[in-house]
Amino acid sequence: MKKTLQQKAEHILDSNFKTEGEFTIPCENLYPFQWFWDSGLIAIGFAHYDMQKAEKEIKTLLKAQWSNGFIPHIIFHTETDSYFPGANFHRSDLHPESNPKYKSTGMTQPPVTGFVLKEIYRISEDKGATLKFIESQIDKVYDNHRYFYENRDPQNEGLVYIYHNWESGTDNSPIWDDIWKTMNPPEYDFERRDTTHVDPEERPSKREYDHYLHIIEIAKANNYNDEKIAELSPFLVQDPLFNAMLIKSNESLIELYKLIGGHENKIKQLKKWQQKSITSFNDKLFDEELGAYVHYDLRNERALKHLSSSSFAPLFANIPDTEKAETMVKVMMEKFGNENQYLCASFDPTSERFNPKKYWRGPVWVNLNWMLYNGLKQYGFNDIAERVKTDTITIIENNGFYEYFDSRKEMHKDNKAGYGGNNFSWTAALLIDLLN
Ligand code: 9YW
Repeated sequence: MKKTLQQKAEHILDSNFKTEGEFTIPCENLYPFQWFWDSGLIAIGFAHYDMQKAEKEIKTLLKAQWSNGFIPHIIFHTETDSYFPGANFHRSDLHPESNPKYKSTGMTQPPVTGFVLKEIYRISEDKGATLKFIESQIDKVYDNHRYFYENRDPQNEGLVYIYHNWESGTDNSPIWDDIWKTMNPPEYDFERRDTTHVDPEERPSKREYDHYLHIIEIAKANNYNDEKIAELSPFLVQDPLFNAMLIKSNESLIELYKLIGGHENKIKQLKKWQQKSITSFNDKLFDEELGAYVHYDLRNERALKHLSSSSFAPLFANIPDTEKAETMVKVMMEKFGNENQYLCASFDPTSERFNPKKYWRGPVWVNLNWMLYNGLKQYGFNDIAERVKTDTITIIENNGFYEYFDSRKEMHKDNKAGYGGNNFSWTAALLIDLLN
């Protein structure tokens, strides 16, 4: 019997779930550990057919939290040298508050856990049991938000910084080219593993990796101390995608704490963070000229004026007012949405830096499409939301469950326009959510 798309997706998730560690790898060979934001998005997929696995995924992630509330971007549950840079390079033990039980990186990723808990609750058919589970975990997520506001916002603006491109989740976005121009790292000698699993054409360059490693060396030389990083890191950016995830998660925590009952002080604090964050976000990150949100380089005090799929992610967190939202959608459709392109390229297709085959420099990613779809729907842009959904389902159906996809329709003629890793977990998980 031919498997349906949903069955194929479930099979991928179940195969990538590691029973020994009770977590899901993003992709066999390429990414053999637990990644922060992948885990959250994967749990949304599981919630549709195996709530136990969804809960395990989140529980395992939060067990690795540090005592200061920080959640690392990779948790190295197993020993394998098939990924570079691994645990021995990152050395999370350098930080005095790191978790002694789990080797991890000393950087984080977009804070999706708050809204993921809310999504799991929405999907659950046994809301009472799910709320109990949420009650057992939610304070950890709150502590994570407190960590961000207390340690990642040196000018007290309500906007948190990231200190590494790997924290953004959009690793080699052309936006970072502007930062690389301000740096001149040594040429490191190291053996990459990603390019043994995936065509190097679809991955970042060696020189880009030199920059990535150099920032970590600076952080390590300062034992991952946040104040020192804020003072010294050549990469210090307020990212609209990252901050939108935090804001969306704040909102979800408020709603969930209300459902649980009590917790007045936490709700009050969350509302305070929320108000300040949304105001600063609109004042500082909205670029009138481009008609969408942009990144801000805190180290060099300048806006990084480029459009990417991150520019539209604030729709998901209800950040723009309706006027701004209309402007953004117009820009999106003009630049990213003509009939030759699948929605939504990860970088501006009209820019000379656009590369529709290379990772975050142009291809379509399912996680960003899922956010866009939900964001557009919230604002009532139903037709465009439906197009994002149909495009997403079509490219997966035709090519397979890849990590990213060529945005150019002409490249899809022979169904070989899926790139990076195959049988990719969040592609499967979020497809399940779109189908249901
Ligand atoms: C790497 C796991 C991760 C994602 C990131 C994505 C990629 C890993 O894969 O980074 O080694 O570059 O950019 O967002 O969490 O899926």
